[in-house]
Amino acid sequence: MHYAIGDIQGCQSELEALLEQINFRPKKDTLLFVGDLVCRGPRSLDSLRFIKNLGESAITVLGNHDLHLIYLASFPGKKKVHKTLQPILDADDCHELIEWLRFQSLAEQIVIPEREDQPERRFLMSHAGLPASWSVKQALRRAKEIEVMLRGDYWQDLIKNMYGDQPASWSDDLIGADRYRCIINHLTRMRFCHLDGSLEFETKGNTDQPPKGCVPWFEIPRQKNLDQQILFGHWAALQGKTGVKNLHALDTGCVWGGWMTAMRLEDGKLFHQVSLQSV
Ligand SMILES: [Mn+2]
Repeated sequence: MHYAIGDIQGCQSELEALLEQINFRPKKDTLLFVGDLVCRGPRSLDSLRFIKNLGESAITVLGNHDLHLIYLASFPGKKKVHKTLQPILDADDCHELIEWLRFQSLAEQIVIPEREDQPERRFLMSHAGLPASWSVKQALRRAKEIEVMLRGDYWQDLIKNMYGDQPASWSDDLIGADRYRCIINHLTRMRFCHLDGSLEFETKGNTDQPPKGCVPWFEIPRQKNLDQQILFGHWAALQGKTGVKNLHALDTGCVWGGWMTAMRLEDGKLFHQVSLQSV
């Protein structure tokens, strides 16, 4: 079975409880993590080690916090370190953990083969979702541009130049650092968008109170109907609800005292583990 799991953010005790609940079998099941494995939660180092050690039993796409951790490890002293990330930077295996992160993806296509009673199902997984003007193919291709850079000789240039909100609008003509930053922001930081599709970065709240002239990214009309389902995290305030069929918001704010969600892709069944922290 395949289980897509929302943002972990160092909530390792909840992850372990959730895996017990779903009776996770490492040789038979695959876990799909939608990013933000670390930060703010109490056991970020444990989560990172645990997920790395899952090897072939897990597929991870990177979130904004994971990319930020790569920056912190690469450019020590340049930015303030959240206290939950310091143990990772101090760990003996820090280098191996960061190298492993560097080889994870920004988007993944998951295909669940046809079974007797079910047709084939396709899923696109990314941390923030799928921009309305992008097809699944384009998202995978643009993610690949970042993955090639991140795994290559100039990955530190990519990481150093990824911060910033501009350009907020996607254009095929973008090149160089602007292009990479724009892809990373769309795949890892997107929440609300202006009606022209440009990203709004200030607001993290729920969809009842959108910033002026903005809507959630998944409410911008698409030119083409989606032929597959989208798995994403990043937006805890949605509490798992998008109101749009086939769009699955998996970050249910465990680190904020909410709960952790797993979705079994074969039948869409949801599993929950409430936060064990006293917030
Ligand atoms: Mn995030």
